[in-house]
Amino acid sequence: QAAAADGLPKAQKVMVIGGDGYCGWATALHLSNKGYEVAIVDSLVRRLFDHQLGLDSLTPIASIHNRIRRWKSLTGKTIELHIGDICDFEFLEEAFRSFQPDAAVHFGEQRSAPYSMIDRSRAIFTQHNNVIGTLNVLFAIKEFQQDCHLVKLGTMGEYGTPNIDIEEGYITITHNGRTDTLPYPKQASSFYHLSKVHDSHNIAFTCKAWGIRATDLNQGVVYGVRTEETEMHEELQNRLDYDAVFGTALNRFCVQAAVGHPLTVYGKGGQTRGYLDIRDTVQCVELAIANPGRPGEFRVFNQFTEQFSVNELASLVTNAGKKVGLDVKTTSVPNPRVEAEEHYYNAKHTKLIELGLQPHLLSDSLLDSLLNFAVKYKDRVDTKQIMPSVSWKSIGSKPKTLTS
Ligand code: NAD
Ligand code: USQ
Repeated sequence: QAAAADGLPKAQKVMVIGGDGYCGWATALHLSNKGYEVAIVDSLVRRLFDHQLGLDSLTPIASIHNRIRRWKSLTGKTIELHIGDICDFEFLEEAFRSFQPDAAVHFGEQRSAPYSMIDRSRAIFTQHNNVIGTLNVLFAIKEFQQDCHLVKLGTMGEYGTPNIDIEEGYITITHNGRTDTLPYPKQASSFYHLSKVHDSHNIAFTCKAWGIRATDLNQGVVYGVRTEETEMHEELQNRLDYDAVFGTALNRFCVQAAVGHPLTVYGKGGQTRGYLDIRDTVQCVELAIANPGRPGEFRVFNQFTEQFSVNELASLVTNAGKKVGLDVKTTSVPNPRVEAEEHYYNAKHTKLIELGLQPHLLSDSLLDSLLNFAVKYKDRVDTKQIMPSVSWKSIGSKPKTLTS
């Protein structure tokens, strides 16, 4: 390992777990472009969810094999590929032993809250896949690659919406005259978001017990599709989900505006979250890798750049739509989730800025380009996938097939 200016070892080899997904693909290319040696580990289960639920990305996406071949032919850079499930420890062991990563970026989880609330089996799958997968990564680091820095994708949703400011991972509390710095309280609101809480606890424990060094990136909702690398060729194009199971708020609203569907504000629309551009996701991960913590340290960074309520997003998209000639309407949809619809929200997010993050804030030009992008592919939109069909209250043990 080469030493960085501050004396810490500089990561050279990065394993990107979940590197065929939305954030992972963009990150794998970005790191490869920056000179890191990259290996993608992915089970391709995300593509299977699409088949099982009858969904598809707005953008056509090439197979992972063709993606990697195209990257090599354009840039001369090789990305190693390991197809398999990280819940299978023998597979993961082989990937770790052969690649010997200096850093492992872990995106490889079932990441949809609605998916985890479809039925019992999807709830169990989500928590098993995410919690056991992460435990396996922790064991693999302990057994085969002790110095490997774990960069784990967490979520801002771990904190829920408390009526006080949200800190970055820890809060200092004085209780009965004594003071301590403790993990910030977690109040997740789906079986998916809860799986991230369980991961955080397991990671924190293994940092203490085994001296693992880890960074939990509590990421907000990601929007956008293009990065410097994915726009180099059609075969490098990223996925863009707009359906009610995997699509996230701002991406969905842009696609809805493009096809003339009213924007689906759930409930009162005061739900406020942290958001970031996918170009900042790749930047944040690179910053976390380039500035690893100490062995035994469990760092937590809140990874988002701006806060918006759902109503604010709807009004931003409505105004941007006008400029590109779209007449955008909004509809209030009965909220399929159980969540606060009007609440206080003020979350700290300074640690990544201190490391050098230069945010791409949500601007008119980004909204214009995302809208134009959605218009370009609007013939691929299946409007039946737009309205929500998963209800937090009616989840049951009976297996459910979504048909609308
Ligand atoms: P995604 O579903 O597009 O990608 C996840 C990838 O992981 C997929 O390619 C999938 O096949 C793979 N995967 C899942 N389980 C696996 C397993 N057991 N073994 C191997 N591979 C497996 O999701 P994304 O949007 O890219 O999110 C990536 C990570 O970032 C997730 O952990 C998610 O919780 C987190 N995150 C995402 C967002 C967002 O808005 N997209 C926001 C905050 C946090
Ligand atoms: N919402 C609407 N209308 C829609 C879609 C969503 O009003 O059509 C509302 C939801 O009710 C929620 C908010 O928008 O209050 C955000 O929902 P979302 O679907 O955009 O995001 P969420 O379910 O929170 O999950 C996404 C990713 C997940 C990640 C999380 C970050 O899918 O992987 O962990 O964002 S965070 O929200 O900060 O926890």
